[in-house]
Amino acid sequence: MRIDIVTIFPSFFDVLDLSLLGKARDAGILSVATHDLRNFTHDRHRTVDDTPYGGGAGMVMKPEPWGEALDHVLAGGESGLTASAAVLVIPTPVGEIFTQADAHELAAEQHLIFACGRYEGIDERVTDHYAARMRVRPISLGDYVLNGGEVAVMAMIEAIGRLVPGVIGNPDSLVEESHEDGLLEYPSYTKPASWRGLDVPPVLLSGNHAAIAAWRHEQQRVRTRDRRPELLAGLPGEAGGNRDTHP
Ligand code: 6GU
Repeated sequence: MRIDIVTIFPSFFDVLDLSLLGKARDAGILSVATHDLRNFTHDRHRTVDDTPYGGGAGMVMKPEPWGEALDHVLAGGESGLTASAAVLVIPTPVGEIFTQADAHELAAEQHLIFACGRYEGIDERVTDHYAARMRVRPISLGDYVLNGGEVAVMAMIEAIGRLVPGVIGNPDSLVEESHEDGLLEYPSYTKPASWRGLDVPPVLLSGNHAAIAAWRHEQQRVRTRDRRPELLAGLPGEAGGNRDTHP
């Protein structure tokens, strides 16, 4: 998979070299390139933002540097890929909420381009222009506001990257995890069996695999009901998270 990131803070992404994903890069499974948006400006101050038409607080990112930067990435000078193969991801608090299902979808793509906006966002015409040329996904991490897209893109790349075949050594570890079956994961324990007066649930020491599986599934339901009841509403046979049916 090819990942291009356009940002005014390219060095923010240096830490990608240190992570699990760094190994995937070394193995040639993932190639990540950052592009400094300011390199696509032509004024002495390398201006990327301006005041909003219509007034209001904050600054808006100008369309021209974005157009030049994204055209450069799409021209494939560095990747040899064309726009039809690419998805443009625009991190924004007004996007659709990013889920594990989105991470799986995007992990199957050949080429992802992330456009990290700052300030109050990017001139809307950038989204409109590229949506006419390619697949564009405005995506939000959740209902809170970050100063810019960089932290969100880092989170998305980590969620997507670990699902790319070959990135995680043991793919079985991806199956039984939170959000894969619509439930939160069950609690985990390791040695010692007793720690500060707290014992590991005895069933986990029983060697009875059917009992362990049943206990874990029940724990998943209890946890999800207590912490994320809205997730249960979307599951078949879970009675919309009704506490009376699942005490
Ligand atoms: Cl993707 N971007 C920004 N700036 N704020 C956010 C977000 C994204 N997701 C949640 N808040």
